Amino acid sequence: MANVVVVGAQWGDEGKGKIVDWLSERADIIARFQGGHNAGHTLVIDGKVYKLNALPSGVVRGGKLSVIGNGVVLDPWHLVTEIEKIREQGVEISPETLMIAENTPLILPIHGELDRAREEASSKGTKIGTTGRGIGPAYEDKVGRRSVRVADLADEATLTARVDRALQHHDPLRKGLGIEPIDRDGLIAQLKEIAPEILKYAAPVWKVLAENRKQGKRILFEGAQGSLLDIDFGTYPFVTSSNVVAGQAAAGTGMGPGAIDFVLGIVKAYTTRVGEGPFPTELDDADGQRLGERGREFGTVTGRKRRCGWFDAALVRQTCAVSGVSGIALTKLDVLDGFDVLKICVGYDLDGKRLDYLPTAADEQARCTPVYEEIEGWNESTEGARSWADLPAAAIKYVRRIEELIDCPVAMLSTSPEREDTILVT
Ligand code: 2SA
Ligand code: MG
Repeated sequence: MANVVVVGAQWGDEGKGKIVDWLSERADIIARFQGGHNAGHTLVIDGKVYKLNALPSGVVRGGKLSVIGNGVVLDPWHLVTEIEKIREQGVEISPETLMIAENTPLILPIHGELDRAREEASSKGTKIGTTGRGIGPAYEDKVGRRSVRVADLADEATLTARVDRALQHHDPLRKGLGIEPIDRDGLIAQLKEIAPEILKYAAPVWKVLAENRKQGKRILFEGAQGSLLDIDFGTYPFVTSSNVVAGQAAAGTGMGPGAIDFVLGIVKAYTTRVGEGPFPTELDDADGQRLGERGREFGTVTGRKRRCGWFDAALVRQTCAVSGVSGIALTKLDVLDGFDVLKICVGYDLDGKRLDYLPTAADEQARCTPVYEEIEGWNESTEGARSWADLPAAAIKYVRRIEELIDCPVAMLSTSPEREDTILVT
């Protein structure tokens, strides 16, 4: 298989980091195509834990090219700190192993400030529960045509003009929210200082990828967040500000859609969500508590406790369709060990009518109640299983039922954070 896109098929935190790491062995290039340092990808290699936000997961494997594509929004200060941290863990990062698209928009301190101030000013119902990292405001500036982009760092006159254009928009906004005015010269000085640290990785990524593709190099596109957080197809407005679906892999790096050979959807064996917004199968009871504890469900970026609930097959069927998922990797099955009965949401009841998808209108979403199917649990441990034969019959039944309900085959099964604990389904 040549080029694979990995996307989260739920609300993020499906365990993409491990799968991407597993697949990166079979790839030459690993590319991020959306999101920013709101992502939290955890990799466990030989017991050593690496936590990545903006860097593609490929950096921890030697001999690969890691790419930050134009679809990403990049906080240059965070990136430099992240590179330092990962270097301290013994990972080598150089302009030969990391490239940043020159047309990548930057996240500036004003974006984080605006993000946090807006969240603070909102109340339940309007609050999004963002990571507070300035992702939304940075994307707003991108489509508003007032971003400072990586390439702008190379020329002082351009940089100054870009900053002034952005501030023209931001100054009144800040005033309205009671944030003190920006120190323009200070911001420009900060940007000039960080510029060489970023520019050394800057490259025409679209061109590098096209050339590599011609040579038969394999590209792994690493999605962040999950399809239900997609700006178009997610539970709007409780979403992130980028397209998360697989189609974005092409536009977010500068390749045609034909460059994508396989879309791997990462799916957790139950459901979690961090942040506000609808979550039909959410559990407020002991079962939900148990999922959270056994699954260690805390946000890697913010440390927030994740909301937990039963597997929602209707939602995953939907996200597999919009991302054109070719096969899924099912993760964290072991968290379900020891439940007597498991529930799977197969659709919704809306005012007495049965739906097999989540409607778009917010009021309808709120009135939807999940329709569950019950399935027998298992007592045996599935943790660390490395073949189908290691799995109890009831666990296999659960996996097969999911496959049927989401209308998409299971390609991989992950049974612990360690990369070796993976079952390939052929
Ligand atoms: P933002 O900051 O503007 O992207 O937030 C908007 C919504 O998107 C959600 N979001 C996430 N959901 C799950 N995981 C994410 N990454 C971190 C992690 C999150 C963390 O891996 O754990 O540490 O809290 C992520 N990033 C954004 C967010 O919760 C909002 O609902
Ligand atoms: Mg995460």
